[in-house]
Amino acid sequence: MELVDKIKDLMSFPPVASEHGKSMDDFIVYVHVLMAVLFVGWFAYFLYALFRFRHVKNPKASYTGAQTSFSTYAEVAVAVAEVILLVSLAIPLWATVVDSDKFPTEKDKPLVIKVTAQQFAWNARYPGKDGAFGKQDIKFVAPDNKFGVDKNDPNTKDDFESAINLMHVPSDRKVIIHLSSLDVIHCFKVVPLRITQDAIPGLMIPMHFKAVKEGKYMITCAQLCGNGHATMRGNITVLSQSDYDKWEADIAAKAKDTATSFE
Ligand SMILES: [Cu+2]
Repeated sequence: MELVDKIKDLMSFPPVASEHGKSMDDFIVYVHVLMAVLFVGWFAYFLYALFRFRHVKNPKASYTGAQTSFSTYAEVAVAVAEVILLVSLAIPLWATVVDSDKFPTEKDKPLVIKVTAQQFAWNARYPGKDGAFGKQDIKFVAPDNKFGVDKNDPNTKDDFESAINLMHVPSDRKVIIHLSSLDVIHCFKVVPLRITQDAIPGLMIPMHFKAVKEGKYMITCAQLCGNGHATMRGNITVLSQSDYDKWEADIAAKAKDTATSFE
């Protein structure tokens, strides 16, 4: 709807680069419109009440107060509008983005990446040609093995890590990120992709998205995670599938040791 887009411009929404981003922005606009209507409506009512019940005309306080049902009807109307927003927009949108039933399946041929946050950087691990990750275990975690990869697992052989803070994904293809943390709680946030997920030590939390616009987008940490929190930035580059394949072949060729990061 054109009006919705105009309001987005007015509110200076950042550009959207993911499939679900538009409906998320639309929803934010609807909520703001409702809030604007409430603000104007209740403020007008407040001014009216100030004037209508002014001291000069009402020297003695009324102990019964106003007897109309206007505010009751208004409250019910607001509640109905909020229920409509919640049930028809918010819950379905949440389900599309978060619900495990709606996750990309085998037939979507998603790219699966493992991301581990640490103070104060992002590490990303890719499954390589075979599409399968080597086994991981907490007992293998070491300064040079942040993902705790079992180096003897044959699936580990073609896995590779991208350079620290630099991730690449293809556009127009589903991406699943399994997110974890080495130390404290971090939060993986990419504003143009409209994705935000806490990274919690001991948990591997999946999230998914489909980028639809090529470009280089900033990854930020959205949880205050220590002194270097503000410097915990990375880049996620969205490439066409063919450029992504080239990047992957290139970086995989450079990988001498599967548990090391490469520029
Ligand atoms: Cu952080």
